[in-house]
Amino acid sequence: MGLFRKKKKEEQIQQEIKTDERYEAGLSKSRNRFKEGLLSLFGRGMKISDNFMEDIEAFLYESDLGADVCDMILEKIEAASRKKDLLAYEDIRDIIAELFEDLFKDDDLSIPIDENHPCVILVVGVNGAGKTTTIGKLASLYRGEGKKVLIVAGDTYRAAAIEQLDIWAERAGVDIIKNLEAKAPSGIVYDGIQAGLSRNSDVVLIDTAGRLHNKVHLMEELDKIKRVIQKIIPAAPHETLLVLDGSIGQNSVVQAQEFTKVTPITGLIVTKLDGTAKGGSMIGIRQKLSIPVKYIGLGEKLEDLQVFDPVRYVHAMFEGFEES
Ligand SMILES: Nc1nc2c(ncn2[C@@H]2O[C@H](COP(=O)(O)OP(=O)(O)OP(=O)(O)O)[C@@H](O)[C@H]2O)c(=O)[nH]1
Ligand SMILES: [Mg+2]
Repeated sequence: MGLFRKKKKEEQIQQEIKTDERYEAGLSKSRNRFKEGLLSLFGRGMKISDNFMEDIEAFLYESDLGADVCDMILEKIEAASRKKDLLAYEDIRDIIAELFEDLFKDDDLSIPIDENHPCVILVVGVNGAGKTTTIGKLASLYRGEGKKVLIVAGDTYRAAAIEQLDIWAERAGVDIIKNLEAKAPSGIVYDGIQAGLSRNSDVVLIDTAGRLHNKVHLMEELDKIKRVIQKIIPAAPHETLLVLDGSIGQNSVVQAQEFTKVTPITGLIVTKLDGTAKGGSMIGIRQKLSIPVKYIGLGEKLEDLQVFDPVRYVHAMFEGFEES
């Protein structure tokens, strides 16, 4: 191999290691609870008894995986215990890990950036879920991939929201379309899409105001934003990403269901997984909604958004990368 390719390969390996480290550090709280919780059940002997099954059921429920996923795991453990008398921690861990990976394995995580010019990505969610921060991180990610990115300040309810997005645009080194005088999002969204076309952008990221899923007029406004976009590009938005706060666990399911009533959601972004021990709740959310998790937020910095990787996720939840 030539020197150049060797160097490239080395860079790639370093990048992979960095990603492993981010997953590991970002999910450490969840891992501590999940792994320690599971291990502690084995202190009292490993025989699968009624008591043990009850303990494990309690552990799974407390992990906020959602009832369906808990039942799936319990069934698998029962089936395994019929074949083998003594199940060890590793057996249970493998059963759970395998099921988690299975749930995610057929998800289409692609974002159709190369197929659309520009690819319009609408970002929605309830108040404080992490939309604006995530847009900044996404902008940086796509720019790093050599894409020309434009951000649109579609949250016109607070001047502070526009200023916050402006700071993220600067950090990410991308352009922003904003209007501090705007009273409603439709005008600025229209301008943003036009600018995306005239500036030859690869990606247009649209920030929106946080909206509680039970506020009807705000949900209708979302529909209006979509129609404005479609006036210019009928096939857009090409992605509508719903940002969910990972620390609220299964409650996200209701939020997501309400959003899907107004607009099809093509992907989920689960944020704040670094600050919570409820990292496992993503599994239940994914299972209940059948919408792929495309990215996860593992911190507040620009580089703390990761493309969701089921294998890395499961590994980071159970083991941590150093030990393997
Ligand atoms: N620890 C951590 N904090 C995050 C993450 N993503 C967002 N936050 C924080 O969550 C808070 C809310 O983030 P915003 O991006 O302002 O949320 P938003 O959805 O735009 O909020 P509204 O526009 O008010 O609806 C901020 O303090 C962010 O720094 C994450 O992945 N990890
Ligand atoms: Mg915001």
